[in-house]
Amino acid sequence: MAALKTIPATSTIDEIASWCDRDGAVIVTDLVGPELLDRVNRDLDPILDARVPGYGYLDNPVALEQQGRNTRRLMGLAAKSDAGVECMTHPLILGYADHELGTPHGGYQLNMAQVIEIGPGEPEQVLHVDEIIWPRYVRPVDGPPLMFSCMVALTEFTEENGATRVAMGSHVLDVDWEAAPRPETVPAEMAPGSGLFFKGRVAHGGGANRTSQWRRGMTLTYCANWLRTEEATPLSVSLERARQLPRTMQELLGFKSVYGSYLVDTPQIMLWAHDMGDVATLLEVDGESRS
Ligand SMILES: O=C(O)CCC(=O)C(=O)O
Ligand SMILES: [Fe+2]
Repeated sequence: MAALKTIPATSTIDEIASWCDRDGAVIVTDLVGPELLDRVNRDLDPILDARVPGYGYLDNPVALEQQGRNTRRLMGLAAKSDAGVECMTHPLILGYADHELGTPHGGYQLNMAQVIEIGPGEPEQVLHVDEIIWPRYVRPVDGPPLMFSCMVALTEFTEENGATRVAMGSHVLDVDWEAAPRPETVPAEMAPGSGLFFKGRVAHGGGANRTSQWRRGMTLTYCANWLRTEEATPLSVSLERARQLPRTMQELLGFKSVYGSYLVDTPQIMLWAHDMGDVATLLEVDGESRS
């Protein structure tokens, strides 16, 4: 099988989109510059050090198997790291989000931002599509995309240390990958700061880590704004913290009401409203007094 296409961060959104449409994924080099990368890693180091591998799944053996016994994961990045916020609002990622999830389906939101550190000895993750969190009937293979992900490499990603593996072209196939025989996959080998853009319907999974180092990545996932998100994004920050964030980040976290997409031509009824109005009013200093 051919390797994943690698293109520079100076590429256009159309180029990113056309490789994703063809292969289901593409690697963009130098997405995050060295200075920002360093700040993200410095914010994460102490938090990850304190995190137990398998945290969140320790009492659920099936999930633990899927999510990794020796993998450290954490969410709530918007509260924990200004540098993480810069990554989540990266112009190229949001440019692709505009393309993939913008009109006519009413726009998008952050679905989840998760740091995934695969530890030594971790076996290959079960292959899956990230859209698996929603029922099949909302994600027919020929239907509009509901989400996409960008896995930002925070350390080097190599085949040996567990680089994300992708079944190229699998996004157009109607297969239940968790139950199907494992297809051929290729590793998304990339330098720190590069990002793997991949579609919500492409089969992929973390690779086996056969080294003694931890492989650190940050998966930033975006979805149509009428869906229930994997991470309880607006609740992942305090209102005080939310007020200090850039407007784009506030909106991505859900501090924005939208009109029901079925009424897009004659917007009338809001989704995710607060007290008959836009939920963004909660960010006004007297916002709490409305409820
Ligand atoms: O860590 C990776 O490389 C991929 C993880 C993944 O796909 C997931 O947990 O959904
Ligand atoms: Fe995944």
